[in-house]
Amino acid sequence: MSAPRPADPHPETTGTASPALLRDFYRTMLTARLLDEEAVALQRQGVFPAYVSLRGQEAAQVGSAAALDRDHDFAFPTYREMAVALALDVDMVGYLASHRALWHGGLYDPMRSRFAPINAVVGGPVPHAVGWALGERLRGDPGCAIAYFGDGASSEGDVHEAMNFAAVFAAPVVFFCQNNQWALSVPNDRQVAGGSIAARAAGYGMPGVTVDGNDVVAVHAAVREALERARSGAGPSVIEARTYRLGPHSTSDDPGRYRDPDEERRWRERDPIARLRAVLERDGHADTAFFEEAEREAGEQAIRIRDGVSSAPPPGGEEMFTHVYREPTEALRAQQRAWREEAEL
Ligand SMILES: Cc1ncc(C[n+]2csc(CCOP(=O)(O)OP(=O)(O)O)c2C)c(N)n1
Ligand SMILES: [Mg+2]
Repeated sequence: MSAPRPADPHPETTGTASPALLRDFYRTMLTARLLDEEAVALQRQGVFPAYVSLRGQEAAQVGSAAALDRDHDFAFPTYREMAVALALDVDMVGYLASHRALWHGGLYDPMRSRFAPINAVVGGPVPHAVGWALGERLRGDPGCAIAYFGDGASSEGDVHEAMNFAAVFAAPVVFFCQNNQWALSVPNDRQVAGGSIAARAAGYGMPGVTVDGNDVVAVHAAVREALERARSGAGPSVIEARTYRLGPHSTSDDPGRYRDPDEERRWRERDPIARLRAVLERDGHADTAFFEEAEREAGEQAIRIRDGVSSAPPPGGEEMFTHVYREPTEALRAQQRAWREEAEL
């Protein structure tokens, strides 16, 4: 496995970031890419029932996560935010354990990592983020929430209600849409009336911007600005990061049935990792030794996590009854007793 090299690197980036930050972005994005490949392989080997690849969205995810204040802010992910988890230093064996269906919502600690449980309900993380953000504001705490959602999710009622509510109460939230052009097999033009998710922000009286989602520097700058605004009490904003889902929707999907391979090829040429590499090389911020070392480290980390998740012991079956409700109901206790009796037979 090696880092992608583009036919046409599109090396321009908007905004500036320090060379050290650019190199950090590169390392994290590359690790996410290689770990993603390992995860797809684990599904093919039958270790994961299913997996949802983020290939192509590394810049949008790493750039947005890196803008968060890790002590105070909180990320509310969908099912496709593995690179956000990685950038926030989530325990990645615990994160991927959810794809092995070992436990509900992941075996990592959301409070420590400031990364909420994986949410497979389309649009679901968005009202959660608003509720959490409003709680911060009512307590007088400085945290901001970032709500991850897709172009498909943008047509869910939950997302509109959450945006309106957040704007009315000036909740410190960044609505971060990764417009990867597809909602499973449904393209943008069958999903997003008017063609712009950012433009919807105006209807809720908040700023909305579109950024090149394959430009990690542009994404980072846009999210940082939206977080500053939210933290200052000026309320929420919408960022639409235009990117592309390079792979299938999930390991169960075959995009060859519904999209043009030429479209995929055009986006592969704008690969965010290759593009960042071109910037680093152009500006003399990294040499061959750096890229070799980054690749070696990323590969080793991906393999360590892969081996960790494949050999993780399943938690005790009884844990399926915990955390369903804060206080378990009598019915749930009865089910737990019945399960224990059967398991002990
Ligand atoms: C409420 C709800 N409706 C439908 C689904 C089935 N579903 C899973 S993913 C998906 C498409 C989502 O597309 P998008 O929001 O663009 O996110 P992406 O998968 O592209 O990251 C759908 C319809 C679901 N999980 N939840
Ligand atoms: Mg999508």
